[in-house]
Amino acid sequence: MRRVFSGMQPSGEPHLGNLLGAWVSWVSLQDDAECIFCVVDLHAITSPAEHDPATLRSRTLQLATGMLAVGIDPSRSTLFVQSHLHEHAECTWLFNCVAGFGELRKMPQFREKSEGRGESVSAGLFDYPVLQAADILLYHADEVPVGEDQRHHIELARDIGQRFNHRFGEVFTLPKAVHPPAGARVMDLQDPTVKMSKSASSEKGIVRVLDDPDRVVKKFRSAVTDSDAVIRHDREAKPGVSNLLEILAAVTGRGVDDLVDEYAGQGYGTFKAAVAEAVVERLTPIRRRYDELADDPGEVTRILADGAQRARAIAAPTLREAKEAVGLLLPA
Ligand code: ATP
Ligand code: LTN
Repeated sequence: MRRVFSGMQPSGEPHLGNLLGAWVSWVSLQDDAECIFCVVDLHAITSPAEHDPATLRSRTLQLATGMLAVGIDPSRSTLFVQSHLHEHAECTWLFNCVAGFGELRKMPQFREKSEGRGESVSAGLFDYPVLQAADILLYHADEVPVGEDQRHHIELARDIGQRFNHRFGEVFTLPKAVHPPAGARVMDLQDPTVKMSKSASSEKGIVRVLDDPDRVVKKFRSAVTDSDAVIRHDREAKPGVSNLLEILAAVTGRGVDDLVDEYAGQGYGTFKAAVAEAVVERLTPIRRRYDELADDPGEVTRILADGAQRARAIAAPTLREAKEAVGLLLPA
């Protein structure tokens, strides 16, 4: 069976973009692949914005609980927290000695996040993609389901793996990125030209997976559209309406054209209410399951401990092999 690995940062509360762009495909991959999912807390501390330690800790548990609530099934998949395994940081060091300064400096995400920060930007942010390569390569993952924005990071992981294998012998499997089906780029409801993001400045444009129905309805009611009152799909000319159509298509499993036919001639008010209702329906069972799990945090931490053990059973031998290949003297 092919092996899949993916990760998500506990950098904020998960939103509709994380659900439709990542979690939905992760859940269905469980049916035909061996899946490993990771809460990448070591990545979250590279953010240029200072984080609050207590918040990071609670978000880490919250994100793991959210993954279980959407349907990551610990009896079939491995779910763990990145920092629970020292192997990730250790493998990063080996890869740091193979990765080039030039290729890291060119990474689009690094350029974006470091822009305007001059010399104060952390070495951790620069090294972010090397840690990501360690996450993936330690598990011999064949496929990495991620958003389009992660394409360069996965290519870098391949390059690092290939270079290591070439220099020291075949240790790592070269992964490939897989992207969820089209329509999985959820845009901000207040500014539909930017993607919905955990860390956006205004809460009004972000639908959180755990928002209660009233909040969801309010956010959709005030979603930015346009003034020509025609419901059709055109990302360029009508980004707001197109985003709502895509969200409705994703949560109902229906085609965008079919929805355009159904809502043609209706006002934006009715249409927005329909999208809100469909989203509430999609989120309600997740929120209920989340509340049940959150009532028993001991169960979630037990699942994470079990996940860490299963992850270590794969990562530790890979790291040992890599250290040996490099020429490090292994302890007796
Ligand atoms: P942020 O949401 O703060 O911008 P991020 O983009 O770094 O954070 P992660 O939590 O690291 O997001 O990403 C987890 C997964 O969710 C990735 O596969 C990413 O592509 C996906 N994702 C994030 N935002 C969206 C979105 N608006 N639409 C679709 N997929 C998304
Ligand atoms: N950078 C990724 C999160 C991430 C990841 C990974 C994804 C960290 N390690 C390994 C896939 C595989 C992001 O989505 N922002």
